[in-house]
Order: sequence, then C-alpha cells, then structure tokens
Amino acid sequence: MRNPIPLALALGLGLFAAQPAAAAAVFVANHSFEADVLADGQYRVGFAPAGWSSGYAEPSGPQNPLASDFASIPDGQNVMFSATGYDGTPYYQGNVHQQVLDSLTANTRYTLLVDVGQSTYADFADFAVQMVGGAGLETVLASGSFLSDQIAPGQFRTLTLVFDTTSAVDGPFGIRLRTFHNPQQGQSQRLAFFDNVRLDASPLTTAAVPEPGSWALMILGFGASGALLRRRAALRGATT
Ligand SMILES: [Ca+2]
Ligand SMILES: [Ca+2]
Repeated sequence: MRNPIPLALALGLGLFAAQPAAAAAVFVANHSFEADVLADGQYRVGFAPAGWSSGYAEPSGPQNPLASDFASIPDGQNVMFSATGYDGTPYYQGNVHQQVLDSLTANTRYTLLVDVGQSTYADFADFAVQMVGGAGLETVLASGSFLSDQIAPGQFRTLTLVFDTTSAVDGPFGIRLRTFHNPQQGQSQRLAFFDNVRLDASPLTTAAVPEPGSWALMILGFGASGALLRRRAALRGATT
C-alpha cells in the first residue's frame, strides 16, 4: 500500500467494469419448456406448459420439434408453440402467461429475452412478447414483436424487451407470450414458437459512470496539472 492512489483508481475502474454483473436473474418457471420433455415430434394441446397459465390454452403447448422443423433449438429439446386460426368465431389465439414478481423495484431496468421461431412447415403467426402487470396480468407494460419476414423459416431470433422503472410498482408482474389472428391472413392455422425465456433486473445506476465527455475533461485536467507542475519545476530550475 505504498501508493494507494493508483490502487483506488484501479478499484474504481474495476467497479465500473463490473457493473453489468449487478443484473440479477428473475426466476421464470419452466423458462425453456423442458419440465416435461416430449418424444421427438410430439406436441401437446389443451393446456399451457407447466408453470404457465392460460385463459384459452387450447392453441398453445409444449412441443419437441423434428430436426426438419428448425435448423436448431435455442435451448434444450422442447419449445412452446402458439397458434392462431379459425374454427368458428372467434378465431383462436394462443395466450399464455405467468406471474414472476410481486412488485417492481424503483430505478430498475427489467430486461426480457425470448427466442422466437418460425418453423419450416407452417406460416408464421403474428405474435407479441409482453411484460404485463395488474389484475389478471391484463395491463401491458411493454410489448415486442418481429414481422414474419424478419425471421426466416426454420430459424429462431432473440427478442429483447426492456422496461425501466423510476418508482416502485405494486405487482403482480409477469410475462405473456401470445399470438394474434390477423384477418388479412385468412383462416388457415399459423404458428409462432417460443423458447428460452429469460428475465433479469439491474439497478439503473449509470450516473456513477462518467460520460465519455467527462472522461475527456478529466484526462485534459490531469494533463493540464502535469503541464503546470512541469512548468513550475522549470521556473524553479530557472530561478535557482
Ligand atoms: Ca427449450
Ligand atoms: Ca426434437
């Protein structure tokens, strides 16, 4: 500890660098739909996957796709399919959800990541990945989607949804994965697939990290101090 100042600086920089590690994972039950691994090619309709709820579970369920359905599965063997189509009015639409928190913390960024896929064998359904709250998880706090031409058949893409709080919010708080019937797409059944649902919470403390402009000013400041010291030393050298 002969030279504590550089050590303190190094510790400070280390803290800045470690900031992303402050993100804490929020538990999502059966987040990858692997709770009950199905036989290859098998799928289940009529109930939501374990850990998830649905007001109308018939057109959603866990599925173990065939190798020909997707180039690869994001995580494990199962995914969840969600369907929309026509079997009489109203059109059916997949809609599963689960509560994950009792309340939201102030000044926190909640980041939800969901892998969304389009199979090789079915048209892609309009879908939404949502962060929801309120009674029955009916209030949409944040919602995200891809258009059908943004995911190639047989591929999954990761959708990232961010929700920031400034004050604490009473829950419940949850995740909803759903498909929508689009009248312009006709009556045939369409499918969207979901996998690997991840949610984390990280404090919004970015104010502790200097902006690039501040860094430049600080470095300029250090440089100016050094120049001043050198000038004084030179002056002293000149007068003695
Ligand atoms: Ca999975
Ligand atoms: Ca499989």
